Amino acid sequence: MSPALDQVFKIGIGGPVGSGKTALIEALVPVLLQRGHSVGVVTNDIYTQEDAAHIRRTLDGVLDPERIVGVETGSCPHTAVRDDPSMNLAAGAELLERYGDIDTLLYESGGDNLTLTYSPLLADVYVFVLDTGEGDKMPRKRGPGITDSDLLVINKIDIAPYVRADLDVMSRDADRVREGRPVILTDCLTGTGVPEVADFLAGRRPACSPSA
Ligand SMILES: Nc1nc2c(ncn2[C@@H]2O[C@H](COP(=O)(O)OP(=O)(O)OP(=O)(O)O)[C@@H](O)[C@H]2O)c(=O)[nH]1
Ligand SMILES: [Mg+2]
Repeated sequence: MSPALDQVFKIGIGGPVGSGKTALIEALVPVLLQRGHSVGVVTNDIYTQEDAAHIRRTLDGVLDPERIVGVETGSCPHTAVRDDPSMNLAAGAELLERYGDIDTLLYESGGDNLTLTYSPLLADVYVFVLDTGEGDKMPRKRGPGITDSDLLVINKIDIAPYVRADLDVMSRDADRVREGRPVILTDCLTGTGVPEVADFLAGRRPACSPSA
């Protein structure tokens, strides 16, 4: 691994297809920038660079588009972020070569099922994103992303009433299966809960890295 990659705080964001991983990054980056961080983003899609292009559009004028790199994995997300993260390590190293001031790298995995986790080589902290649209049974379905991720985000709380998802049930079940590991409820389109996600990350940032 590039020695430079050891010096930055690396955040892996995973979760099922469409749960709001890209939306979380788009909401979180401005908060991180406001708190004085220098950010790079790596997205993973199997066949395209769709998410990287989306983030460039949404953060136009906020984050230099060159700081957002799309990896086309060509294989299932497990391979690219867990089993053999070499493509992602290379993308992160390339970003750090171009922007030596980066202190925070965000890695979005391709959307996948509940078994996805991140290689510790790639991410210091692993955030798993569920959303209310998948149904309020989701936390009970368990899987390592739900039970063992450093942070579980339950996104799209704004649509919960429309999809008959009970937020109290989701929160209670998430707390139970995670045995106290943190859970944050968000609406990434309005930013509700996103400062709390940034606070959580600040608490996990290694001491050598600039404080949030
Ligand atoms: N109402 C609502 N919609 C949201 C929220 N977050 C994301 N969305 C919408 O949900 C859809 C999917 O969001 P993405 O951020 O692309 O989800 P993703 O997890 O990155 O999707 P993949 O990378 O394809 O797996 C988009 O239409 C978003 O605008 C939210 O908090 N509330
Ligand atoms: Mg995405």
